[in-house]
Amino acid sequence: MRNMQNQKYAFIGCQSEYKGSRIVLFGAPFDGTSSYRAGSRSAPSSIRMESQGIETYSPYLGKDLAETAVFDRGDLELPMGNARQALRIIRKNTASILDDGKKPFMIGGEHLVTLGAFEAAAEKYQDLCLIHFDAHTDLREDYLGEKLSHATVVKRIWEITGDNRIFQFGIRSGMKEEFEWAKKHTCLTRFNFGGLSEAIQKIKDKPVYLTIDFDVLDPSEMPGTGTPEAGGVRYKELFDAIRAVSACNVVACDVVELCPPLDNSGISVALACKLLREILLQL
Ligand SMILES: [Mn+2]
Repeated sequence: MRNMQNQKYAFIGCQSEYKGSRIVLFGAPFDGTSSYRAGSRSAPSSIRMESQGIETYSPYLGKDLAETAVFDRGDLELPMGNARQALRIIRKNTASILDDGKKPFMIGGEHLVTLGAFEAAAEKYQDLCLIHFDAHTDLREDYLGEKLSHATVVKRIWEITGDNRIFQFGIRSGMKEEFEWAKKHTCLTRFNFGGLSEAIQKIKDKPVYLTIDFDVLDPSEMPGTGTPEAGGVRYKELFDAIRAVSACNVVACDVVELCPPLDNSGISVALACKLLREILLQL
């Protein structure tokens, strides 16, 4: 693992030492299976750098990131051509953070990285549930013959959790078969966050892994993502949904699929920085 001292920036306001921290931020800069437009590997470093342009204080929450115990551990070094090995490294790193009694917060990377972190969390927490915000089902059995892919990640997670422990929201793209399959095996809400409060009631105090694919947002607000999908939610809706989920026992979290090379105006990275602050303040 790279040491933060070798990196120019930590995420703004994350000045805590590892020992005293409650949340540990780390980057998983992997986009080795991205099918359409790659580039999410540069998301962690772009987010850190651009975070210098936002305030540490959230007027929405009345809290300041500089007063919370978040440590930015830097980026994992991941072999781009080897998804299995990349997942092993992510899993090991996540497990070590959990073992130290802290919450891991991962910045992807493509969505496949979630699998490694989820595996580590599922090992520690029985009954772990997944709350999944995304434009895409990610429920393919394989993608072009590849079982480990950003398009299969939630299916692989279901193989760990089984039925009724995966809650998907904002979904508006996938094969007919995936939507049919989801009716029996996951709780899938199309297009928006309808039914989120019912899901939260159902989950009760079970441990939750929250994964947010930035493409759940409408491309008008989040153009910088590998597979943009029109008809998405607004920033405010996503913020409110995260606020609702923060009432759950969230034990680990990630944000994935920001693709800075496609973010011509810089608006997507700026949005990601702000959203990251708001999530960190609520975990
Ligand atoms: Mn997606």
